[in-house]
Amino acid sequence: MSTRLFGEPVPRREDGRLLTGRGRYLDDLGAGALEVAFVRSPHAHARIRDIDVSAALDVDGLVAVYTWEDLPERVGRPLPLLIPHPALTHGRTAHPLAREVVRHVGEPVVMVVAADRYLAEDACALIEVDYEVLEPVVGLEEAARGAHLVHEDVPGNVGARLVQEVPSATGASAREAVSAAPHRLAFRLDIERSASMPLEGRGVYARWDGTDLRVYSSTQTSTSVRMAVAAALGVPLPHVEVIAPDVGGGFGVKIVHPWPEEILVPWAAMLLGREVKWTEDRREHFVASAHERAQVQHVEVGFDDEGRVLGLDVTILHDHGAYTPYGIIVPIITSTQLLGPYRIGAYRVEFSSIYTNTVQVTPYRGAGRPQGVFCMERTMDKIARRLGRDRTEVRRVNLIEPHEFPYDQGMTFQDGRPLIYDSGDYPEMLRMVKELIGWDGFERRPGRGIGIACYVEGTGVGPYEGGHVMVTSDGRVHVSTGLTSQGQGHETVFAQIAATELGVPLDRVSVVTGDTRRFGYAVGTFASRAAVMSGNAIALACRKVREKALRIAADALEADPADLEISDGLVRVSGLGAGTPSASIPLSTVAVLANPLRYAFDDEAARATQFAGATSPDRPPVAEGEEPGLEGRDYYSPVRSTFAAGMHAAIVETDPLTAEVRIVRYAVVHDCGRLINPMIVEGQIHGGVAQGVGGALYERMVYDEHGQLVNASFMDFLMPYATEIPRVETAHLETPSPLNPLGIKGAGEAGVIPVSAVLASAVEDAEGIPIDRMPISPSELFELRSGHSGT
Ligand code: MCN
Repeated sequence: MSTRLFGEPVPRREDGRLLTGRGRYLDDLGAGALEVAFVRSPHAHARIRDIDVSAALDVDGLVAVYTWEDLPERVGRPLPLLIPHPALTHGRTAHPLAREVVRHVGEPVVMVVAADRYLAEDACALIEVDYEVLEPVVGLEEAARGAHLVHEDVPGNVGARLVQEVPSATGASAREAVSAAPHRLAFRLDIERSASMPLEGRGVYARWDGTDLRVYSSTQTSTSVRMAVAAALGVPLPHVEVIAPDVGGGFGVKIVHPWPEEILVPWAAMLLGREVKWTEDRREHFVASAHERAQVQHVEVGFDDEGRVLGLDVTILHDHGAYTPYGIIVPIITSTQLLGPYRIGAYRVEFSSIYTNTVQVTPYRGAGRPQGVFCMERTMDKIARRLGRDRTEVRRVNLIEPHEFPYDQGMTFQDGRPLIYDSGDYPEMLRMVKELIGWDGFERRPGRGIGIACYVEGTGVGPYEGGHVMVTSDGRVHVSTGLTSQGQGHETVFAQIAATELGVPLDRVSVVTGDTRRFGYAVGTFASRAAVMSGNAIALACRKVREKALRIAADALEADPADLEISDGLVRVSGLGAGTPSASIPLSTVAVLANPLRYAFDDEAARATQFAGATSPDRPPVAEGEEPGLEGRDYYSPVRSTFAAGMHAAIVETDPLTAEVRIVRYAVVHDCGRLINPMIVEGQIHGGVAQGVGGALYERMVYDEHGQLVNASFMDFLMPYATEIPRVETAHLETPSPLNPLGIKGAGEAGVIPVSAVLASAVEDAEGIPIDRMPISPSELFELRSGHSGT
């Protein structure tokens, strides 16, 4: 096919619009709408005694003030627990507005609607909430001791406890395997909180015309928001539309659905009969959205003289914050994907999910995997150090070999299905990354170190995603899928897939995502699933359309469909030049022929009448079993996730005086199966690495003993600038997934996952000091140096 665009580094077609200020984000919409501000709890833990709104009512331009008591039952009930799990014995979610008790600073208590945001904020300032301050539960281990409770009815603050155990081939438990091993190590790892921090915060804008409710939300899951809004507000689903406009990043935080604001803003719009809008500010994003990462891990490992892991026993304390809207998906991902690309003798993992009076925890890019990789890769480095062996050699002896796929790690995922790696070539990846970074020739010296980290990533999770494809009589191809885009480049890659499948030029294809008017059934963009899920669904829908186009064209050309091909927007008889009479027909004409309601609207329709075979009077206008039009819809639903993998290596230099870490080189070898667009995948990896560098060296959420987030601004929460991010050298390995028609695996989170582990590995190498925590800031490295020289 000359229109083969799958696999090409096509520049992102959305960038021109987004980079020149022509994107339409949530706050660009709804000029003139009423605006909302919230009174949020200033306390980490308190009982609400009384709320006095009387002074606020005098503010000019105030429209309404609502507390929990003003909400109807179905609006005010606790938000749904989205992913229940049997081990989550004490799942708790918040009410949209606090009812009686607040459990973290930032929890919404009162909603104010006014003519504009300034007036709404003025009114908020006049509202008096009388709180009885309760003892806050801050700090993971403190919380696990259970002296004070976040939820009165959750003993020990333990929301969930789960143990998974995979015995060795000889039936030994992990603990037995560790005790019987020739070498053993035990250590503790600490991982701090960070957060998604998209450039654009959350936001909702709603309008109601008495019958239909239209909601715009800066969301990663417009179809789920639609279902939640319809259910909470009692509006029939066909009368609710949810549209994600341009979304300025999500990185996980915008998958939560519904956010309280996504219910409250449309509810107010319906009640007031006015357009209503709320745009999150940065402080709200810090204190009232979601965080991730915080875990304490205790590791015991037993290994042989070569460094083969015979037994691994990991106990994890996971900080869940105040609520569990996403169940225990994060610690489940940590515990089930921790083993990475390795064949481990016996494994036991136990986690406890602990409530604290801090912002709730929901998945953030990588979702539990950076913590798991930190654990496994620190373990590999420590084994190498103990045995005096090269770190890559220890990894090599543990790697799963290509002939062992499909490889069952013996773990069970959230949905109860086994976790099976579908394909990969890990030894080749190791060879490639070593070569790319120059591992063997590396000259180590004090203050200069090299590090490595490996990971696998379950991607393309179900249950389904769909695609709709329509060819119109101008030959244009209109593709829609229900999941949303936050900057991943879907407009480009989905067009590449459709153009390749249908044999049309790329500029003939347009793509719409995240608009329930165009596609109603979808799951959402998270867990690196869009390429696998919607990519395959769109390809399947295109194949349906292609088959139909060939049938119609065959009729018109009096040829056998098997002898036809489509390229450059023309259906032609294979082997005959397009110039041969009756040898080809434009796809646009096929689209005209596909609809018996044929008027000569345009030249194409007029030309279509020359195909006598397709218009003969003794033929039924619509062939039996056919639908009118050249369009098709299909869904893709995988049996299980497909496993992408990667290996990163880095060279760092540490400053002898300031203890600052400088990344000198950063190399990535990545395998996401067949690449749709290598340039976009590299962009995803570069962005992920940048985000990972933040988590490895700079970012943390600092809560004081009162549960106040003391660095809740970009002045104080340290994110890396471009100056801290190295050039990322990338190489791809393509082992297609056998699980889906296009052979794709996901790529959207890969960059971020191993960065803390690889930088810890390199800093440890440079300094000769164990690095057992992330992030590792200059002050911490400085302290570690002092502690190390003193012992
Ligand atoms: N891709 C490809 N070939 C493959 C795999 C992927 O060309 N074999 C392309 C895809 O077509 C898509 C991109 O790479 O354009 C990422 O694909 P995928 O791995 O399917 O990830 P999703 O599209 O599902 O995006 C979600 C993922 C996640 S989970 C987070 S978090 C994240 C990320 O994407 N958030 C992002 N990348 C982000 N990028 C931006 N700019 N903003 C975010 O909020």
